Amino acid sequence: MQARVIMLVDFDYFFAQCEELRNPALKDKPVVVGVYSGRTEDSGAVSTANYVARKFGVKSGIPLYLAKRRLEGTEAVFLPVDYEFYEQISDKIMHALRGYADSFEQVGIDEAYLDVTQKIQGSFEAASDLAKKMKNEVKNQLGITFSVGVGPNKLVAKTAADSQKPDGLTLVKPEEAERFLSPLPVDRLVGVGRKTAAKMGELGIKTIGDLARYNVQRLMELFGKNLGVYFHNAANGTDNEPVQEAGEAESISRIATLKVNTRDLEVILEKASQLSEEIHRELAQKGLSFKQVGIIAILTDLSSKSRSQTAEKPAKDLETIKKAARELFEKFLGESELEVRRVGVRVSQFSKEEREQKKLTSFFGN
Ligand code: DCP
Ligand code: CA
Ligand code: CA
Repeated sequence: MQARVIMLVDFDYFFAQCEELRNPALKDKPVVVGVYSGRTEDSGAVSTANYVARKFGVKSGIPLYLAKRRLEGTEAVFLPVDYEFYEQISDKIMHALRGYADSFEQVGIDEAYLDVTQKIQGSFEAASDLAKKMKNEVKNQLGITFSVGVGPNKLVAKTAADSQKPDGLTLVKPEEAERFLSPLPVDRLVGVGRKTAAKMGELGIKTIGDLARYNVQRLMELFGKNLGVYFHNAANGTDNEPVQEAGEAESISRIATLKVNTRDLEVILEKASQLSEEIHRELAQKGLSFKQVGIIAILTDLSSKSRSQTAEKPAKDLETIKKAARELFEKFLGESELEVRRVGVRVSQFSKEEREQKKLTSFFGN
């Protein structure tokens, strides 16, 4: 079997970088994006911070009041999380990256694995060029930087990506994997959390190399058979997990709250159109056609109603979604008396088309 070439792409300080993208004046200032719990003005936690803020010791997970204190006297900007905006940007980047891979697996909002073995015919030199090309395209066209790790499997690729941020590119060839992993602290291994690391520390296991050399039988006794074997293999740089497209969704839906409760069809349809557009974007990206369109209405008594219609033939265009939503809402309002509080649109019964490998240029040309 040909050796695999796997990449892990991880977007840099992602939520904060998205904020810089829409407001470039932020770039030189400390930027903190946080979830405000709302109890007091400063209660809540930091989601992420840009690298300017990180110099002051501000990072994901710390309380906002602490971040404020550490950034006192600076021009720091604090912003609430705008998940929808970050997701839109993430979708565009993911779409662009997908075209570079033989197989593609998105992991969360800011990471993806790419198996590029065929694309670059197994050559690590070519992988480096490909990674640079990806970085340039996404930076130039979408304005976002990310870090890439390249390795013989997912585990090494991920660890490599983590080792150089931001805007990093780290290559670890198969024959270098052991030497690369060995000196790293054991908690850098995927799956070794704080508690496990502490337990390993007591056993004298400080580095990944220590773990690699530790008796596997003993590891199985200490951590259970599965985990013990995993730790042993992982520490030795062995990982056979394939890069796999996440299981395709059964349906795609969007739901939103109206500004005011209403029975006005046009107001409802305006929101439904926005939702349809978002759904359509996702469909196009995934190369899916649908047969069923549904609507969801959550009424003032908080009851949830849904209606749907199914077509004979699959469709993939925006107009079909909008038209069906219009008909369904029209009919629904005729049957119900309460005002509508939230509206949703859903498409389902997918069939997948031949997804032509769209070139990056054609995508960015939109
Ligand atoms: N995130 C969060 N709360 C956390 C950790 C992360 O809300 N405790 C969010 C905000 C991040 C995003 O997830 O932008 C991605 O997480 P990463 O761990 O990849 O961190 P960043 O992308 O922010 O920074 P880095 O440059 O280190 O990758
Ligand atoms: Ca990440
Ligand atoms: Ca990241």
